[in-house]
Amino acid sequence: MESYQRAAEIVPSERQLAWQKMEFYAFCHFGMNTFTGKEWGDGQTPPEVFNPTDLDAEQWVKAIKSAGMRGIILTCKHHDGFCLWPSAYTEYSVKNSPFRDGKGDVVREVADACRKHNIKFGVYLSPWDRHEETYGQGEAYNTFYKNQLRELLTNYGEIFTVWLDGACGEGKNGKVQKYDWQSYYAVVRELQPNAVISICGPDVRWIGNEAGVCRKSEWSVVPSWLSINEFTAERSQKEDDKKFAKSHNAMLLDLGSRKAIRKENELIWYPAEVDTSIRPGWFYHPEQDYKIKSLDKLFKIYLSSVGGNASLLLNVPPDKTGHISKMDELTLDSFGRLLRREFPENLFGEHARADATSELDEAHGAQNVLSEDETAYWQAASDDPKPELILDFGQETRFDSLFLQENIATGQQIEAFSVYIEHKNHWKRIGKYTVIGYKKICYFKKAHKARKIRIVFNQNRGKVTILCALAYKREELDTPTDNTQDLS
Ligand code: FUL
Repeated sequence: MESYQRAAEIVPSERQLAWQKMEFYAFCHFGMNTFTGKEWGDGQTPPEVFNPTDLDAEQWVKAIKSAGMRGIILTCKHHDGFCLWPSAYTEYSVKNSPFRDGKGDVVREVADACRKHNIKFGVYLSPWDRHEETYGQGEAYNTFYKNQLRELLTNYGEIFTVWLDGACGEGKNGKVQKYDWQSYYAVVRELQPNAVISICGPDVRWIGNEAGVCRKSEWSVVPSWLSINEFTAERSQKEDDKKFAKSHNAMLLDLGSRKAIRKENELIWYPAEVDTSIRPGWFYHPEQDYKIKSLDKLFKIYLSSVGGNASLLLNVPPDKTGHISKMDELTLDSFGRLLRREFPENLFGEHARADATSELDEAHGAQNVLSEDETAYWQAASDDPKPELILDFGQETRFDSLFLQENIATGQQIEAFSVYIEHKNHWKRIGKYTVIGYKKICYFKKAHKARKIRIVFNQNRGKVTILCALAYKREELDTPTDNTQDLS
């Protein structure tokens, strides 16, 4: 059996499937660095410095939801070791800060606000801890770390992800801590079996840079060595070097094609997440207020990540007052509007039809791609050499984007496909693509007008499935009407 055929048999776990459906969610880097203006704290800043005067977690959640994001991951402890919850295992936390007279708990406030507004909550707990004395002492630190994990995974309700950062800036003569990763994972599985363990974990893969850059063909089935934490750590930030991880030079460009996996024995389902910040830094710095990513840039990142078989984790750092600043709030709101304007209403209405060159059986008919049933999908017959799908709007229709989803519960299979429209009695090709995976957004600068769209699956790994097809036409912005003639 060829390795690509083995790859075709690999499927996601339930927790990976649930995570993938989140698509777009937020990182909130908040902590001691918010008050010192640093990106990496050294763990020596006194707890008194942490003093958000007007923390409003609901404001965060509302701002984040306005952009269409479905969850928040909070930096409960960054590399400086300062804990945003009153951990029983260290004095270096909110309990010794002026915040709510030492009685506050940022993790609780954010977790509660997420629950109240129906988005998911996840935790970031930095393995690298520059404050904790036991760091570098092997088992003592591992026990400390697991105790903190237990607190976070027991006291704050359902957690959707535990985000394990690979960064460690200890220099040559620095402390060396051997993390007992497997025992960390065991705590997560025991206490939050539905949570994915991301980055230095087995469930979600770091895309490989912090610039928001994706691969042209992002595969969810990749060689298992990509999940070895030392490999991830090697490519994470080494020092407080803002340039390294933000560039994508260190990124391997092909992880999952037939060629890339030809000699690989062990393959795993390890889907990608793109993490990037709305600002140059991960933490809030007022001098970066005018360096917020433009809507255009955010949209490009969205199309290539969410629309390119990856998820998008966008960092929005709250400021010293404990608010998401006005500038970011406005950007998020505008971005939400932009998405709703780009993808307003699915154009495959009740008169739309789907046909295919073949159907596996009655249960896997082509019409399933147009149904809202999330479990119904089309599957081509296994002996169909080049399956095709024809989507018929029922009448001439203008569209400028097409969303396609494979049924990834049965694996990722499509390697190349082309999209055509019916034009003056022949088929005109309007796009040529590689993978689909969870979601592919085929985005056209100009609208196409046609009654029928034909999709030809030129190369696949054995099982061609499509779960869903959607088409949109962006809403034009209202242009001010010219009243001058009326005035004359
Ligand atoms: C990196 C960290 O060093 C940054 O400070 C930030 O937390 C980013 C998400 O991960 O590895």
